Amino acid sequence: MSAGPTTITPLATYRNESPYPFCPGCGHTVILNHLNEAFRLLDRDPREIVLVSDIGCAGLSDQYFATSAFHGLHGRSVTYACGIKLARPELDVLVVMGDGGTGIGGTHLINAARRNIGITVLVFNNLNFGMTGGQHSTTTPAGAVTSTTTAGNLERPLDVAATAAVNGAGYVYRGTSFDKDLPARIAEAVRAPGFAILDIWELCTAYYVRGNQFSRQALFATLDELGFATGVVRHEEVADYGAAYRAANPPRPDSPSLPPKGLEPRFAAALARRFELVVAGSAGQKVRTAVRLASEAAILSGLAASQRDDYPVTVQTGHSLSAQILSPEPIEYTGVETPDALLVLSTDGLKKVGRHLAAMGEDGRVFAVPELGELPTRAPVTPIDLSRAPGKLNRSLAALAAVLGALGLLPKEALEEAARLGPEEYRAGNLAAIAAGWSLASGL
Ligand SMILES: Cc1ncc(C[n+]2csc(CCOP(=O)(O)OP(=O)(O)O)c2C)c(N)n1
Ligand code: SF4
Ligand SMILES: [Mg+2]
Repeated sequence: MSAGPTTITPLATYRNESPYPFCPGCGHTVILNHLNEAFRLLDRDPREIVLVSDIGCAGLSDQYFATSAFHGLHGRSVTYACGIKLARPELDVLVVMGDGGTGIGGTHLINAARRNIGITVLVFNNLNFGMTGGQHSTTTPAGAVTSTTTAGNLERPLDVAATAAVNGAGYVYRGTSFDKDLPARIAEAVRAPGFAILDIWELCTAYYVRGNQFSRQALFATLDELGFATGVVRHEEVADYGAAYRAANPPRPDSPSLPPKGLEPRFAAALARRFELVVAGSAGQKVRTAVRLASEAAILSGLAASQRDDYPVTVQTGHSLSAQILSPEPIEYTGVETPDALLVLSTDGLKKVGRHLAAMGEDGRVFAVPELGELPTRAPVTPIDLSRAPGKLNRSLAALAAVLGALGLLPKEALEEAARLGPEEYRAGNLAAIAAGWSLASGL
C-alpha cells in the first residue's frame, strides 16, 4: 500500500484489464461492475481505496481492480478491514465477501457493526458456497436443495441485514444484483461514517440456480416470502469507532499508535547483495532481541532488513529462531530456504534447522557453540566459544556480533548505535556483548 498520496487521481474505470473468471450469468460479475461504477461516483484516488476480499468465488474479486487490496482467510476479511481502517482512517476500506464467509465470520461482522467501525461490507449473497460446489450456507432459504441439503434445507436463513441493523450498524441496505441504483447505494454506504453493510442477493448459476430452478423472479419471490426488508433498512448518524477512539485517547508522545519514528541511515555497510542469516537458539536466550538489534543496525547503515521469528506458544521453553535478511535492495520476499549463514546457539535451535543445514552447500557458513558437536551439513562449521565469558553476558548478541564482524556484514559502530537507541536498562549489557563478540570476529 502507498504511504498516502496527496493528489487525488480519480479514474475513468477502476477495473484493470483482466477479465472476470466467473461462470456465465454469475451475479458476481454484475455486482463488481456496479462496484466499479460506485468507485467512479466516489471519485477517489485508487490507492486510497482498499478492497479486502474474503474466500470463495467472491473472494477472487480484488485482483480485477486497480485499488489497494488485501486477501486473507475465509470469514476473517472483516477483521483485516477493521485493522486497516483503524490504522489508516483516511482510506476507504471495503470488504467483498460471500454468504459463506459471512456465516463463518459472523461474530466479526456483529462486533464490527456494534462498534460501528467505518468499513463497508458487500455481501455477495448467492445463497450457497459457490466455489466448493454448492453447499448450503447460513443464508440458504429453508427448503432449498443444495449438495449438502439434498432433501431440502431444514434451517432458517440468517437475515444478514436485520442482524447488522439490530446491532447498531450505521448503514444497512438489502438489495439484489439487479438493482439499478446499486452504485449509488454503495457510494452512499462508503460515505456513511460508521459501519455499513449491503446484503446483495444474486444468482449462482452453476449451483443454486440449477439445484432449485432458481431465477431472478424466484429471488424476488423468496425475499417476499421471507418478509426480509429491502432497500435502505437503516441509515443513522452514528460515530465512527476509530474517530471516537482517537478523540477519547489523544496520542501521547510515547503512544504506540503513533507512526514509527524511523531510523535515519548514518553509517555505511559494505554489503552489496541480499544476505540471509538464520539464528537458532532457545527461549530466554534473547535470540530475537539480538537479531532485532542487528536489523536496526542494518537500517542505520542504509540497508533494508527483514526478520521473521519462530517460537512455540509455550513460555520460556523450546526453540527461538530468527530468520534475517539484509539487503541493499528493497526486500520483497522474506522467506529463507538456504541461508548464506546459520548461527546455532542451542540444541533446541539445532532441532529446528535440519532443513537449512541439509540445504546449505560448501559456500555457506555455519557458526555453532562447540557443545553441539558435529553438524550434518556440507557447509564449513566454525565454533564460537563463549564458555569463559562472564555469566551475565548476552551470549546470543555476542555470538551474533562475532558473526556479523567475521562476515563483514555491518559496521560495529552501527550495532553500538542500535544498542544505544534501545532501552536504557539493557544499554550497558548490550554494548558489553557487542564488544566481547566483535573481539572474536577476526579469529573466525
Ligand atoms: C475456514 C475455511 N473453511 C472452508 C474453506 C473452504 N472453502 C473455500 S471457498 C468456500 C465456499 C465459499 O462460499 P462463499 O463465501 O459463499 O463464496 P462464493 O464462492 O459463493 O462466492 C469454502 C467453504 C476455507 N477456505 N476456509
Ligand atoms: S460457482 Fe457460482 S458463485 Fe462461483 S463463479 Fe460460478 S456461478 Fe459464480
Ligand atoms: Mg456464496
